[in-house]
Amino acid sequence: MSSFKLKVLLTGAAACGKTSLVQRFIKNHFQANYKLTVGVDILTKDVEFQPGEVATLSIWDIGGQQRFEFIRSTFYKGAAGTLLVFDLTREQTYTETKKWLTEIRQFAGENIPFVLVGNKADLLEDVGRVIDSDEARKFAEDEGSIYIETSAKTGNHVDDAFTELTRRIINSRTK
Ligand code: G3D
Ligand code: MG
Repeated sequence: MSSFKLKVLLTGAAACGKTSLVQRFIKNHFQANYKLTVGVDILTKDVEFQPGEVATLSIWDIGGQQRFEFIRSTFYKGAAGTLLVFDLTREQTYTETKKWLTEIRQFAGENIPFVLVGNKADLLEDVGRVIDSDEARKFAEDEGSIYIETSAKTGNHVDDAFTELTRRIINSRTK
């Protein structure tokens, strides 16, 4: 039985792969064409964040931008941490993470743990590098966090992103 129950959020620009990441994490599966999320999906999974220590995550995956204003306060309320996701192939989504971080801190608290996630790493071979990983890492570190590159498609580093976020949440509480 897990003694930690944590609400974690998926945040970041539209179509950067938030739903794909949580699907990959929960079901170990990638589906190329599912419909746009409407409203909020809440998915639950246990994470062994260190040997013998388990936390239960309830992962909140919000839909498209419409109606976001309406549920914003519900979405952020009681959040323990967030994956802040951008799309490695679209620079604009990286730029937007700064605005997201401001909003997250405003609504969920200044010290909320997060992990900066650059997703769609599998496409870099074809597309070439758009976002410099050192620059993203520096941004994350300057904001007190870390940077992880994932692929929801191959599954690469997806577990790491969720596990690292969980570890950071727990550590921030027991310090
Ligand atoms: P969102 O929940 O952030 O809005 P989605 O994003 O998970 O709906 O993903 C948006 C699109 O990006 C989807 O493509 C999805 O298949 C694709 N995608 C998500 N993650 C990855 C990834 O890691 N690699 C690749 N190659 N594609 C990814 P469609 O075509 O369905 O819009
Ligand atoms: Mg989605």
